[in-house]
Amino acid sequence: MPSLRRSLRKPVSLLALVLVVAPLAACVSVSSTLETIGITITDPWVRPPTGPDRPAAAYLTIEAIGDRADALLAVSSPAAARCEVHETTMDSSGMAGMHPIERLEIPAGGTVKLEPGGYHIMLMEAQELTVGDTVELRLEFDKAGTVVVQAEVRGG
Ligand SMILES: [Cu+2]
Repeated sequence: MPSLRRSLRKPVSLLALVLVVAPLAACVSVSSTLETIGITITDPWVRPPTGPDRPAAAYLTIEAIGDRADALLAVSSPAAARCEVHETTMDSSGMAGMHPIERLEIPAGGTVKLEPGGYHIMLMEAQELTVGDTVELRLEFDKAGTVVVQAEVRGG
């Protein structure tokens, strides 16, 4: 009864095919997701507050790999009530100040450094931070979506 045998064999071979293909498909989708994210964060670190009721600050380097520009829109952290992206400015008398910005543009193929005296992330009402601790930062990008990094608390 060749026809019966064929109908029995077919579902089995189809299942085997699915089992072989499924892990491959998963791999492909992961690597293509990484490619389309196009954002790399390096050297994230947090400076503890300089005094009571003062915010902590976070610094890191953002790189937009490839030919797609992006923008940092918002930051949040379980270690702080809220976070703001700030720009450091200098007034005409040479006094340094800072103000929140809504978008931090990352040019395609470019690198933007958040560092003391420049762009930075303020952690408002941060929990107590000890040097050596790790703080999770959730960075929300216009194109790449949410990128989560672990930032080390450093002295200074
Ligand atoms: Cu600030």
